[in-house]
Parts: sequence; C-alpha cells; structure tokens
Amino acid sequence: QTCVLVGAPIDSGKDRNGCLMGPDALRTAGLGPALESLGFRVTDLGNLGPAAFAPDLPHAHPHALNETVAWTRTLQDVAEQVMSEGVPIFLGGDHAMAMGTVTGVAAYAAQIKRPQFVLWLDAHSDFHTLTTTGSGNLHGTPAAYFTGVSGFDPFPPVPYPVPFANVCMMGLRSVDPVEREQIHKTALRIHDMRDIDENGVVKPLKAFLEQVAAQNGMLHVSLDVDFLDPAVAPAVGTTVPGGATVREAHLVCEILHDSGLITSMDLVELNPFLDERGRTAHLMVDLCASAFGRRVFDRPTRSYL
Ligand code: DIR
Ligand code: MN
Ligand code: MN
Ligand code: MN
Repeated sequence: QTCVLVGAPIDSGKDRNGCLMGPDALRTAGLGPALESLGFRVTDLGNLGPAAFAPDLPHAHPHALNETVAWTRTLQDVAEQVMSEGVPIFLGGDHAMAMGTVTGVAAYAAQIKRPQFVLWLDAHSDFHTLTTTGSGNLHGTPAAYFTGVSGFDPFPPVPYPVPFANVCMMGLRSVDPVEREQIHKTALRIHDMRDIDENGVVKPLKAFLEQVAAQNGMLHVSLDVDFLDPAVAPAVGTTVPGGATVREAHLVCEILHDSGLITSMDLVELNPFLDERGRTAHLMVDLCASAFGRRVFDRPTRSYL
C-alpha cells in the first residue's frame, strides 16, 4: 500500500504565521521513515503552493480571503487526483487546508459512488461561515464549508458536501456561541471533552466507525494539533487547556488503524516556531504512525467493528 505525503504550507487561515513550516517539520520528525517501517511505500509530492491570487489587504476581514480561496482551489484538485494513487496524508499548514482537502476527497468518493465520512479531532468546531466569523480567521470555517453550509461566496461551490450525519467531532472545548447555535440545528456528531471525560474515546469512536463500515464509507481523519492538551502539544497558535492526553490520542489512532477504514488524513495547525526541539512534531508523527499500524502487540484487524 502507498502513502502519499502532500505538503500544504498554507498559513493564511489566521493572523499568526508559522504553520508554513509545518510540512517540513513533520518530515524532519521522521514521518516518511515511520510509515516505511510499517511496510508502506511512501511517495512525497513536496510542498504545493496556492493558485494565482490577487493580493489581500493586510487588515481585511476575513483575513487573507483571496489567498485562502486560491489554496482551496489547488488542494481540491490535488486531493481528488491523489486519491487514486494511495492514502494521502496532507501535511499542514493551518486548518483552512481542510476546505480543499475534504472537498477534494469527497469529490473522489462521489466518483466511485461511496459516501464520505469525516472524523474531526479538534478543540474547535471550525463551523463559522464568512459572515459569522468574529475573528476573521478562516481556519475557523472549514467544517461549515465542506458540509455545504451557505455563506462562502468567493470560494468554489461544493458539489459534493459531506452530510452532517457523516461528520464526527471529538475533543471540542472552544465553540463560539454562533457556532453552537448553528451546530444545534444539524445532525453533526459532537463529542466535547466533557463527553470524553465521562465516556472515554472508545465508545463514541466505535459507534461512528460502525456507521462508516456499514455504509462502505471513505474516512477522512482531520487531526488538529490542539485536539491534544497544550501541556503535551504546545506548538499551536490556539492552545486550549483541557485537551486529549497522549494516550487518549494514541488510542483513537490505534482504533482507527484496527478499523481499516482510513482513506485520507490531515495533520494540521503545527507551528514549529512555538515548539521546543520538535516535541509536538514528533508527537504528531507518532500519532500518525499509530493510525497506520504502529503497535506494541498485534491485535486482530477490525477488532473494533
Ligand atoms: C475561533 C477559533 N473559533 C475562531 N478557531 C480556531 O477564530 O473562529 N482555532 N479554529 O484554532
Ligand atoms: Mn497570515
Ligand atoms: Mn481546527
Ligand atoms: Mn483547533
């Protein structure tokens, strides 16, 4: 099996810069060799760039709209294309990357007539639109965009939105009031940290994966660094205390591997400039390795289905 690394140094989704170094930090932390040691053939497309765009005004609201639209166009095309070559792992870049990656993989799923599912591992719900965003930071909008919510006018239309019921969010602990109001109107599967505290990660994840398997779905996993607690993953611009522990995150990834369902993945929001000695990059690489089969002892495949 082949893993295709796709570098997406998009840094336009928020004001604070540094995520552009994410892809190279993940490579430096050994992502390629880790996947090779698990038996994968690894190809690396290098780092992409945005399509041509008109310069954005420095203090515009939303921030860097043209640049983010341009990135979305590039990533949609590449994501759809690369799906036939293996399992793509998109190396962010901030979470605005998912506007392109998720809509791209969903277009591929539509081609082969399989439903698309998304597991969103994040402190934030990223469910703003261009009109509801208070911060103007577009990394707070991808989940609304790829589920087909209106209010994304200059962005490409979304012909194959991911149904709300096919999206499971875990780790939430920073949701803006407007987002909460909108989420309540949808069938999104929401598991905030309170839910994880009470029930753990296994029960909700297993229920979701059973749904994916039952419908022969494609599964995109979008892992935001801030899903993790900042004490163990400090290299992200939007830390929120009270996140997933190292073991909770590994367990999610290990179960994902055992399910055999992952068809594409995002590793996003890593800002190596905020790190100490690549600590967070190494953790992200280790989690990705767990998602692709690293384990202490063997377990039966699909043991969670
Ligand atoms: C906040 C923070 N909801 C916003 N969002 C994100 O700016 O819209 N931080 N995604 O990582
Ligand atoms: Mn910027
Ligand atoms: Mn996010
Ligand atoms: Mn986040």
